[in-house]
Amino acid sequence: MIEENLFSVRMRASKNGAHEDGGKHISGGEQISTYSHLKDAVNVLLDKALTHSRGNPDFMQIQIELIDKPITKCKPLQVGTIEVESVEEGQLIARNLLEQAGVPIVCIEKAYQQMKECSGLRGAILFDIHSGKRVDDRSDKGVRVSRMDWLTTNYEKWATYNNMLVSQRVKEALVLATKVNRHPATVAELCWSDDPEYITGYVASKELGYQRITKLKTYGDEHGCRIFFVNGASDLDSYINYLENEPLFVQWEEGNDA
Ligand code: WAQ
Ligand code: MG
Ligand code: MG
Repeated sequence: MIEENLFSVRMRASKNGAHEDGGKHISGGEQISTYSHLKDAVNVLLDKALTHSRGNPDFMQIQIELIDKPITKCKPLQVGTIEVESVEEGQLIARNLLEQAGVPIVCIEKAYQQMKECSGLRGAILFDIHSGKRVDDRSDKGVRVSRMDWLTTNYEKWATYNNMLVSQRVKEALVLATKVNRHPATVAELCWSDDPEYITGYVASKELGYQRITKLKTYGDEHGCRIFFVNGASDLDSYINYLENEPLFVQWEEGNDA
């Protein structure tokens, strides 16, 4: 078998200057591509940034890097969808799921208290379940999970099998959640989009899988959330290195879903 070189392709876009100069985060994205598909990968990311509901960017960076490590493959988290009537109901369910996943109530409360300051980042914040404090040192940047992907054809097969609409957004979120939650230090993840028109979010963990909740914010709201609740006993540097650098491919096979 010929081993083909694979590349990590990353994009970030902002408005009113670059992120590091205080610009507003518009869009980010990550893909894994072969050499011959690099143009397509860049185009997908370019398109995503140029047609974003958070606004038109005036800064964008697209970076291509050879992946020089073997790529781990794993199946996607199990998915469930919880239909709710209101944001209040959705948020209550989210908190209950986090608690079920092993996040102490006090920690959930503290995370919610600090949520405002965590919005507007391009990455996630790491919250230690023991101290109930934010433990990453990436202040206004957060930790951006990267080097992960799922072949579109395989994803579409999965979506059909699970009676789900094909959506680039769901694919990206499920890939991210699968990578984040398979690490032993991750206790759970809480997420909803910063895109004003998208109000479905999720709670994920190893045991719960990926639990979509149909309303976690009001339509038009540009405040997003992505929190990884971590077991602070483990080594933070190696954890962040895993999130940012360890390459992972999601791959699904029918009948191998349990
Ligand atoms: N690594 C870390 N944090 C990220 C990443 C990443 N690769 N991508 C996004 N974030 C953070 C960042 O702070 C964003 O502002 C926030 O998450 C929201 O990102 O099943 O679309 O891409 O229907 O706007 C979830 C539900 C959708 C999908 C989530 O998030 C479904 C979504 P967005
Ligand atoms: Mg995204
Ligand atoms: Mg967004």
